[in-house]
Amino acid sequence: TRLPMGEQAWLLHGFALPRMGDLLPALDALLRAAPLRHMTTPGGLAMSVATTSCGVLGWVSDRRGYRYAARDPVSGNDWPAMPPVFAGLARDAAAAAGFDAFAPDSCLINRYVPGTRLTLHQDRDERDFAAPIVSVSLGLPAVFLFGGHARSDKAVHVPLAHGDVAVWGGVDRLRFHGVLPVKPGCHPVMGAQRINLTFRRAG
Ligand code: MD3
Ligand code: FE
Repeated sequence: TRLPMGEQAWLLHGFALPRMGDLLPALDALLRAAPLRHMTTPGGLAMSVATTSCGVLGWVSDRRGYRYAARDPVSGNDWPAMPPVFAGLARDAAAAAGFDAFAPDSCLINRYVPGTRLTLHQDRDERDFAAPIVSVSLGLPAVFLFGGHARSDKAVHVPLAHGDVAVWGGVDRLRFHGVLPVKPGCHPVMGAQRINLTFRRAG
């Protein structure tokens, strides 16, 4: 089913489920090539969400700030290439939400263990806000907070389950958003974690 969250924001419930057989082995290989790590915020704290990336550009954070970079700062190598099953899923989900020909150059992989949350923020590190953002939820369920254009705007709570795909673009692209603390549990496929894939046109 295709549920509207905003004028140009859609939840595609279970959209990734038919592709799990290819998606999860590709994710495993990526996590071996560029392991998840807790990046440092500009304020000097370790992020509670563990992150890594694939694609031409990866999202990085350190004392100097947030940005996209061509190389993994841990290995010094280019980020792993985006697997075709990732790019195809993002493109097809974007098309199902009305965004044609989405060609992401970056996929951020976020891991939440129980108790981990993501506070309300906007995604403004990308060069071009015309492209949508596609997000794929894996593992433990979570409650996504979909806010407005001011931090103080009331946020709608959207439950996200394994295999759900969400697409945001256009007038909804700069909305504040976040994730409530993930509840303890063990997912039959993914174990005691939630992994989110976020596809962007960053460069
Ligand atoms: C809604 N990640 O990495 S993905 C992030 O579940 C991030 O890991 C969350 O927010 C996660 O920055 C949510 C989805 C997302 C990304 C960008 C958005 C939702 C958005 C931009 C506008 C509105
Ligand atoms: Fe975000």
